Amino acid sequence: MQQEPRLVWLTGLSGSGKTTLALRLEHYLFHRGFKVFLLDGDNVRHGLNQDLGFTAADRKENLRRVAEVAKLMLEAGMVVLCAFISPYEEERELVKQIVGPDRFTQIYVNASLEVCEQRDVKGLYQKARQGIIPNFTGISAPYEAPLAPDVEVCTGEESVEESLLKIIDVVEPLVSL
Ligand code: GGZ
Repeated sequence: MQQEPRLVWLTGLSGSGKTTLALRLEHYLFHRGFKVFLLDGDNVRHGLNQDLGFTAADRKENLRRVAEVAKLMLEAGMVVLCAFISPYEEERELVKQIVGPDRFTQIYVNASLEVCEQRDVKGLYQKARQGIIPNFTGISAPYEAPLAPDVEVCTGEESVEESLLKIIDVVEPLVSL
């Protein structure tokens, strides 16, 4: 299968649906024959970046390393999906510059803090409200919404299928030769 290497970057609050959508997109592309790999907090923060926490400086280093890994994978011809909160516009811009602007697609997984906090799948928002988890995005640390995402999905209002289709419509032509 001929494919165009590309980094598809999903940004959004904890609980916004980044991982769910990225996993569904990975599945879809895999079954269409693409060589695709997903990087997210689960496989990066427990290994390569286990020395990093959630200060602004650590988040920046987390994303810089992720971008460098993604760049290597792009050089191997892969389609790379990344699902990280990536709360600062400046750092998302840095990622874009590291991999090359022409190989970068940004997806804003938009769900309001209220929606994410209500979902609170892992109970992290509750812990953040209680002050048990410091620097928690949306509660005690900022989230800057992307200024010009290539796709925006609103997971509080759309079904997973609807959001996924919006993403596929943009991404599939970009990775197809
Ligand atoms: C935000 C935190 C924090 C703090 C732990 N703030 O929903 P999750 O649990 O599974 O995903 C979140 C993940 C965020 O890691 P990222 O690497 O994506 O963050 S960043 O891009 O900002 O570097 C959340 C969990 O880690 N988590 N503490 N303080 N999320």
